[in-house]
Amino acid sequence: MKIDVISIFPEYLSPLQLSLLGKAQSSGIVEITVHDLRKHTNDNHNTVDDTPYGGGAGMVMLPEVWGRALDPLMQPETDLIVLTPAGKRFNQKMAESYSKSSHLIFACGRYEGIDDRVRQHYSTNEYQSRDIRVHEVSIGDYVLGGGEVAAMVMIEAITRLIPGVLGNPESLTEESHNDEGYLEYPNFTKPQEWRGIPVPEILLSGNHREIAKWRRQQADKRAKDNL
Ligand code: 6GU
Repeated sequence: MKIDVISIFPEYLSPLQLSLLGKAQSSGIVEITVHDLRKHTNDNHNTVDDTPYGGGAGMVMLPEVWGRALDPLMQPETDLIVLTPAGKRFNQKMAESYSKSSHLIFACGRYEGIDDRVRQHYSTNEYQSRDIRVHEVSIGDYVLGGGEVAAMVMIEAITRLIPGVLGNPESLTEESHNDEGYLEYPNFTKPQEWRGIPVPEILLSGNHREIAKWRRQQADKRAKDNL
């Protein structure tokens, strides 16, 4: 999978080189390139934004600059992900779907956003017929200063689903058998008693049917408590 990230703070994305993702890149499973949006400006001040038409607070990112950054990155199959708090809420199903894409572009805007014509332009039939799809995505109901951290959250969730990226593929198999896509029961390891708190007896029983039943109950209880 090829991943391009465009940002005015490219250094902000340096954690992508660490840990499992760093290894996935060395082994060639994933290739991540971070691009500096300001390289695509053409004025002395490297301007990337301007005041909104119609008035109001904040600044809006310039469509020409984004167009120049995006055009050369388009491939025969590209999912362009525009990060915005107004987008569709990211979830595990979306992570699974994006993990099957050959090319992702993450467009990190500041929170006031990118001129909407960028989304409109790359959503036209011309691009759709070239298998270029635009998605506006948010990672949750709160406002961040920019899309960079949201892009890192999505890249971590997506890439760990690519075969060969995760150290322990068994946890993926177990996740996919869980219909919510993730594990919600409480976990315990050694020692058998810690600060007076014992590990639940059932987990020491060796009765796998009863253990599975107990874990389902615990997960249901947690899911209810989190509502
Ligand atoms: Cl994708 N961007 C910003 N700026 N804030 C967010 C977000 C994205 N998702 C949740 N909050």
